[in-house]
Amino acid sequence: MLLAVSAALTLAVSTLAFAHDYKAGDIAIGHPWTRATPPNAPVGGAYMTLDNQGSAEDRLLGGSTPIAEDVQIHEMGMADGVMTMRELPDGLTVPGGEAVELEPGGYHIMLVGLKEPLKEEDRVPLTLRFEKAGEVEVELAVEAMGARSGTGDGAHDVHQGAANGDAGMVDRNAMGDASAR
Ligand SMILES: [Cu+2]
Repeated sequence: MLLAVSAALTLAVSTLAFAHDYKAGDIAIGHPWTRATPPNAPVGGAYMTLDNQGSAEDRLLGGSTPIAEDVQIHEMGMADGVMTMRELPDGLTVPGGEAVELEPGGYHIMLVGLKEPLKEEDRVPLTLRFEKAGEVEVELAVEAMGARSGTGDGAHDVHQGAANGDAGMVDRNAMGDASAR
């Protein structure tokens, strides 16, 4: 009985540990996360939910982090049957009263020029800059290589991730994963 209670407690604590949220003005930032990278990976992706709880449109303009040279906002999509990734030079619009999901295979923040590999279970700082809400520093929870979501349930889905066409990032992750074994 005592064992069951402590197991439940541990589960509750670890659930809390990955459900982290931030607020910048009217923008609620839900569970920012990223993926572990193999050594010398040039880029990493950052994902989160941006929930605009105000009525006015806002815009994610960019950001900065001590762990990478540059922070870019990207969109991934299909063009002529090929998965492509492009930078959104004007940032990402978050309409009033709506939530925008940044996730693998869709909108994401690209950490360009990683200065060191991202290690699973680390937290890395990222400052986000919004047009109206201003700047806010969040911590990215580093999930396993190839994770599909920030909840940790995709920890071993490297191949599924690659199959979903998350471009070179997952391919590099998968390669690094294999050579690390
Ligand atoms: Cu990208």
